Amino acid sequence: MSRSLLSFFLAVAGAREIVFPPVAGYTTDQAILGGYNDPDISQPKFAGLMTYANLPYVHCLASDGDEVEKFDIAILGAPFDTGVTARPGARFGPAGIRKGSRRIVAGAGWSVYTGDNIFLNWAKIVDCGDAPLTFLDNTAALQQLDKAHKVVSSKRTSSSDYATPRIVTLGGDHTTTLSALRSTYHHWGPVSVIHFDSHIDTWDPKVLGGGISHYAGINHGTFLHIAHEEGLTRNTSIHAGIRAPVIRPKGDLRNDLRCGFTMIKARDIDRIGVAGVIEQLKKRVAGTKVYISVDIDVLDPAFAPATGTSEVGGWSTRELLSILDGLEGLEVVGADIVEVAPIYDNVGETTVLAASEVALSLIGLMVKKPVAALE
Ligand SMILES: [Mn+2]
Repeated sequence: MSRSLLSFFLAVAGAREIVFPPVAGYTTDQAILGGYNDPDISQPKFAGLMTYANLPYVHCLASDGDEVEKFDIAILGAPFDTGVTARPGARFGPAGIRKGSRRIVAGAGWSVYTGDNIFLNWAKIVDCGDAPLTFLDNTAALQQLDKAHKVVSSKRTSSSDYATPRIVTLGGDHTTTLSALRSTYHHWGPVSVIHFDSHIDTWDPKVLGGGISHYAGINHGTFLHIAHEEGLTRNTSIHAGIRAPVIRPKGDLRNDLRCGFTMIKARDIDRIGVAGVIEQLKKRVAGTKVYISVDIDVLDPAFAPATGTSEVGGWSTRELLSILDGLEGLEVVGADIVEVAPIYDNVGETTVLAASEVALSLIGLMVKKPVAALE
């Protein structure tokens, strides 16, 4: 090939543009924003690195003194599952929930129920990625998680009235909630816990864990007992969706009351309905700062098969989302969605889709009610 012919082909290749000819008699509203000459690449749906709901990633775990972007609400992953009593796998929960949220994007986030878009409101919402947690030593892992909460929550928002950012944790097994409650205690004092779960999770470490060691006693069924012992929670807490059996005939429920909890059982919804559940939850925690913890096993295994300790006879995804959204107005200072173990999910990604919507509702409650820090 002669040199001039080669340069001719290169020139043609460089100049080539893909042109879509108009189709006669047909127009579409699905315009490419900005048109072909200036295409919009600002909204990465299904593209780029995976963050929750395609939110911007911020290195919130940067050491003190390092300048990071300001934020009001942070997603923080807690990939930890060595505190479970049944099936492990929740260490992959944060990645699974993010995968379930790929379709959620700020630019198309208008709720058909409320008309609101929580992403395009006052709050800057970011994904901080995951806290690095060792998988060989639970004590060390929880110390790492304590520190991660401390570092993220000590960053400043851009608002002087609401200066402390709030965190939505993606679990991780339920043990991870303990670190989050230590963090909310530091900033807001003792909180009422609204605990969505099929299990009570207030077991005495001597009962669940068998008193083998101090180490064994800190697990996903005892963290609420420990939180109570540490004074992190108020005696105005409440469980929702409980149905799993207890270990001792009377002792576990007596201890549960002592830890400050009353309960709405799973089957109560058949009697009082979604509105009744919302009313009882709001009444119980009225006038206090609230932490909402959602164990995905509150849902029936039909709606959330991918979890460690499945219990049949649970609530539907629609019921849970309606109840969560119904809690609007509460002062939610922290929240989590835990016990998502994607390895047990089905090809339709039923569980991670549900979990990502739960996280969305939790963020929504925070957006709708800013909370001032106690200074
Ligand atoms: Mn639980």
